[in-house]
Parts: sequence; structure tokens; C-alpha cells
Amino acid sequence: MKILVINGPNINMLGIREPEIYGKGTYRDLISVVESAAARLGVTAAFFQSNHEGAIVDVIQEAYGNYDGIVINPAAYTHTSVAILDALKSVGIPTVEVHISDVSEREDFRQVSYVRTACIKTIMGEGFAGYIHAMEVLCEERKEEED
Ligand code: CA2
Repeated sequence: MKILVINGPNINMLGIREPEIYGKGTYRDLISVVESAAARLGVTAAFFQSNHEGAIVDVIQEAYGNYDGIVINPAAYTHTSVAILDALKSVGIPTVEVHISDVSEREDFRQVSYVRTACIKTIMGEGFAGYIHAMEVLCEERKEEED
């Protein structure tokens, strides 16, 4: 099973500021946590991070026919991007939305998620472990599809 892990704007800055919200880990740390979990789960994980909405749309489109699942933290674009929602809908790849922080406990503008309706599940407030949880959900989903 091939999973594409997509991270949106400023996720490359993790660990630099606001450790009380996002923890002390860096984007590199996130990749190594997810890579270890992927090996344990027997899946292949590929990573993409961009600060640009169109680049995220492009990588979602390119995933069509190449990946079995997507884990996405669209970061700030969660709350604004119909383009990312439409891209996810257009490829129809099982997708899990992840947020490191518990967005439900934060500002009003973070309560809207445009991408959510294209996702089989949303995970929030679990820190980096949320990405592992998301891969587990995708593995379960695939097992159910096979049965
Ligand atoms: O909790 C999450 O994972 C978020 O998707 C992270 C986004 C935020 O806009 C979403 O509402 C929730 C922010 C990404 C990282 O932003 C940083 C801010 C300060 C220092 C380092 C990174």
C-alpha cells in the first residue's frame, strides 16, 4: 500500500515557534516518526510539503493511479481552500485529514474545514501521532475494501 503524506503551509517551520501548540518536533522529526510507523505497518510513505495551494492541487492530481491513500494536513488551507477540496474529490483516493493541534478548541476561523467532506476521517489534537493514526485508518479501510 502506497500512502502520500501531504503537509501544507508553514509545517516546514514546526519546532521553531509555538511549541505549546504544535510541540517541539521539527518537520524532519515528523518525517522520521511517520517513516518508522509506515515500516511497522508494512506500507510505503512518500512525503510532500508546500506553502503553495496550486502545488498541493498538482500533487493530489498526480497521486491519481499512483497512491492508495492520502494523509493530508492542509494547515491554513484547511480553512480556505475549495481548490484542495475539489482536487481530493476529483481523484477519489481514500484520504484522512490530520491536524497536530486540536483545532476544535482554537479560534473561530479554524472551525471551518473545506477539505473535511472529501475525507473518510478527521484526526486532531494527537500531535505527530495523529499521522500514524491516519495511516492506521487507511490500512483498516483497505482491509474492509478487500473483504
Ligand atoms: O494543527 C494543525 O495541524 C494545523 O493544521 C496547523 C496549521 C494551522 O493553520 C491550522 O489551523 C491547524 C499551522 C501550521 C504550522 O504553523 C506554524 C506556526 C508557528 C510556528 C510553526 C509552524
